Amino acid sequence: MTQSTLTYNGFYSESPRPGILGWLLSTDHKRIGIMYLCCITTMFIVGACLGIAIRLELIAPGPTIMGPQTYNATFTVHGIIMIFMFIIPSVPAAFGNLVLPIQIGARDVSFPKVNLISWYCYVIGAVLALFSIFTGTGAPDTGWTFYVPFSTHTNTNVSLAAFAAFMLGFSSILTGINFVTTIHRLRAKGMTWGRLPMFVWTLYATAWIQVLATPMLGITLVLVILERTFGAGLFDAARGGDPIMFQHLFWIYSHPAVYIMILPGMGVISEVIPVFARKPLFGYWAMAFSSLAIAFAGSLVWAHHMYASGMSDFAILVFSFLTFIVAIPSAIKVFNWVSTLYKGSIELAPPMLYALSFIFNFSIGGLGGLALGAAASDIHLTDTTFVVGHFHYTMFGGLGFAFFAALHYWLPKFTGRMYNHKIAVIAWALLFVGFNVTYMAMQAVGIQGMPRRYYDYLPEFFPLNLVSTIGSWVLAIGLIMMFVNLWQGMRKGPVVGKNPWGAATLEWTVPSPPPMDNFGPDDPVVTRGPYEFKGVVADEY
Ligand code: HEM
Ligand SMILES: [Cu+2]
Repeated sequence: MTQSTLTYNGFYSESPRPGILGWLLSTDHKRIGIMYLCCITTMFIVGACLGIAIRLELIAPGPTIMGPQTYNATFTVHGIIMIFMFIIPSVPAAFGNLVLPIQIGARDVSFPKVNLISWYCYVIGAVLALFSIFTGTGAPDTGWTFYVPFSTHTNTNVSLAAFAAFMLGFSSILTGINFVTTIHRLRAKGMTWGRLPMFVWTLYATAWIQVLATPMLGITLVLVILERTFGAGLFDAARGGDPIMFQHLFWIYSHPAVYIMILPGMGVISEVIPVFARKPLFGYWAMAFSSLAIAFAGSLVWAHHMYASGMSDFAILVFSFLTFIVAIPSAIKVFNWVSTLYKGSIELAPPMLYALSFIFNFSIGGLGGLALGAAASDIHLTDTTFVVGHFHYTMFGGLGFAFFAALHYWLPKFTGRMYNHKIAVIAWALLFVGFNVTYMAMQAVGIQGMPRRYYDYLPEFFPLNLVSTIGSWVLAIGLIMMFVNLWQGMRKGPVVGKNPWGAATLEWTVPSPPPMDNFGPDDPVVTRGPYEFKGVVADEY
């Protein structure tokens, strides 16, 4: 079927308030999810442009397109945008809001108004962060980590940027509280813990980290602001303070935060792979508990970011050991995805391509993480571009690709239309190749010793930097193609039915787009698990 008239319009036309206010004052989880999606995608595009600009500056030794101060500001704003405005809220706030209530058979989250407030906190934080570039005494130049003493002494607009991150943290905490409560209290009849889709399990684990760890970040950033404004002296060694304390406080949040970033992505992959391999997820309970284990163990390893900051050998040994422990539940996940694929009847649809490349990229990133977790190799690699390559592999190659998988998997559900598969595959191929070239070269030049965050470099680092920059252009073309294709599909693609992929979770039993109340007058009663495909047929489109 390729008719292009869509008569059914679901929750888009069923709002109690018409027009823009129907969106800005809506407490419906789907509308809030769509609003998150729009903001987050916009921020990703801004952040990606800055990333391309950084790569352009690094194309050759010596100054090329910008001065050193602009360079510092560019990578700082790139990092702040990508971490706090893209990667942390991307899957949980956007797709969690869109999908989670429907997947557990609920009509909304537990606290719909808090949900809306959380979106406003996000918007205020994002606007303030962007303001910090153009106002005050110059764009922040500390890097997204706000390390003292530089951040307490630089004259640039750091306080505003820190306050913006504080607001964004609030948004994240409120979403976490909402999801924990929703998953405990609003599951439909028959939706036992053992029947929760894996996406819900990972959001559950994520939500606990959001609630427990994010306040640490808030406190730390407030202390930096106090230090800057009143000279509080907490981090200033000359006044009896301790700069290393900042690093502990910061990483006690920011290491667990990398699991806020990656766990929901793992959830997306655990949904996509069974559907396109047409097999139940291998090792359901191992998958569920490994999410909780990652959340728990991940909270104990923060000091692996500080091996070079000065610590006893014994402390280094302990943190190294604990870091290796986190690799176990992560490896369980990779093993179970691969086992799910084994002897499956695999369909290489666009969401599946992104899911498979997630496994590839995330495995490379994870193994690089072990090289950094082992103190001996970390001493050489720390603060080199190897680290930048490693975290782009896990965050961009991992969660970024999971976000793209989620876009290709769930957008047809929420727009009622399908994008062009052929273009989607070409865009994916460009993205995958461009991504790997860009960051593999960055890792390689890091192993040779090129420091990160440096404006200029030695001539021997030139070839690999050139390769990396060219890779970033391929990546950019892939991104443009993917977004344009999705946008056009949403506007005029062929109309899809309830279940274009033949998936077995609840969101595929309601119309596309879903109606305002998700399930009509009667609450659903769940009688089978999320990966029992027997009798489930895919709709044609
Ligand atoms: C088009 C895509 C992207 C490109 C070309 C790109 C490129 C870069 C480059 C060249 C740097 C600077 C490295 C340095 O000077 O040490 C950087 C830093 C960084 N990037 Fe990206 N990046 C991209 C996407 C992303 C994404 C999706 C994320 C998050 C998920 C991300 C997170 C970061 C962070 C946190 C930093 C560190 C900033 C800092 O050191 O303060 N980037 N990126
Ligand atoms: Cu860490």
